[in-house]
Amino acid sequence: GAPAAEVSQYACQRRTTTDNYNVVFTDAFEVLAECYEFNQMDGRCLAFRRAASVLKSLPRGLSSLEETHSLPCLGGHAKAIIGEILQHGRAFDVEKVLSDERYQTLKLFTSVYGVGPKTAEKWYRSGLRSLDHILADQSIQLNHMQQNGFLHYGDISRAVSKAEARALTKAIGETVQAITPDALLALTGGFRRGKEFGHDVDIIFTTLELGMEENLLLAVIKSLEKQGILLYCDYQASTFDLTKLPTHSFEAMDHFAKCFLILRLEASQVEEGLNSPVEDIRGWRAVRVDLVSPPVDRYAFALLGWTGSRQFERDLRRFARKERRMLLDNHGLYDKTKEEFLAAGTEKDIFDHLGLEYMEPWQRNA
Ligand code: TTP
Ligand code: MN
Ligand code: MN
Ligand code: MN
Repeated sequence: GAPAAEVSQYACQRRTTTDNYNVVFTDAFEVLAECYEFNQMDGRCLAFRRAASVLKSLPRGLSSLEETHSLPCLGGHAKAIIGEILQHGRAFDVEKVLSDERYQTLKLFTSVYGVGPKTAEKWYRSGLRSLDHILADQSIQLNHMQQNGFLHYGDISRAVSKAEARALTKAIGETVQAITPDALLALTGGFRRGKEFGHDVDIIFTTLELGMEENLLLAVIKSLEKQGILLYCDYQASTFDLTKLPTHSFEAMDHFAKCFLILRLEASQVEEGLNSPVEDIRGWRAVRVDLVSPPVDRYAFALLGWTGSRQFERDLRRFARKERRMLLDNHGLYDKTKEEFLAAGTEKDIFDHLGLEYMEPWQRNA
């Protein structure tokens, strides 16, 4: 056939929809990436995340190892895994990780909201192997977030459907509207990228009046509490400093006012019903919701950052730095050559500044 177009090493130059024709390979890579993450081998972890991301962008499934020769970001180990899966339907290294007790236990522990790899590791080292063990252990002090993670474990470990996300967006939208009619609001995160299911609901909003955005978020939280639907709230005040240059590290959280919530969603709010027979009978379920409220002049940067995917964001920043001598993060874009910040009213403006073709949200599933 015709020679395939070259695939960019940058996820922000690959159009990646939710259709993944290489899920057998990317699932395998993600298991290995997670295992390396648990072992704090960040380089290898990122290498397998990048490899998975490249395969997600392909228009068809790989059918031979030769097809990988022209692809970027695939190292020897990744190619060996692909070869094994093509030949045997599975790969030895992946099977080994999946049956490993340490991996299984860390995976289980980190599935609790508020439990990161470090805490999981600590519990594993002290001999704990199940969630019941942890709850029964008198010597363990759970923080507020973890207590709520356990309390709502069944609900929040079940996927959130698009219909549930829409219902919550409507509820938050009405809450915002009741406080100020001058607001911008969007459902962001995975649902904005067209995913059918997610682990939480991410919503961004702001006031048209610059400087009032943090008050709006606080008023929204107060209203949710009054409505009786606020089950848990971790509020993070703004630490935003206008004069600071964009950060180099992607993993650092942004400085906008935000909150990590658990909200109560009534079955009656969702046209299709709740994404669970049991909870549908009970009449409600708990859902993880993230709200972020940036200043209006940073809305486009924050929207771009919160839309993800994480791999897409990582490569946008890497592309800006390596190819354009620019620094990008959720707050802004700085041109190191011109020594100035570049303003943007829309996501399109940011892609234009970077000299990148615009990618629609549903093409950012890298
Ligand atoms: P997530 O909600 O973690 O991921 P997701 O919506 O892509 O996938 P899922 O369906 O599993 O929920 O994060 C959404 C985006 O928000 C992600 O690209 C990272 C970004 N983000 C920030 O930029 N700053 C933050 O402080 C946080 C918490 C997230
Ligand atoms: Mn999300
Ligand atoms: Mn996630
Ligand atoms: Mn989120």
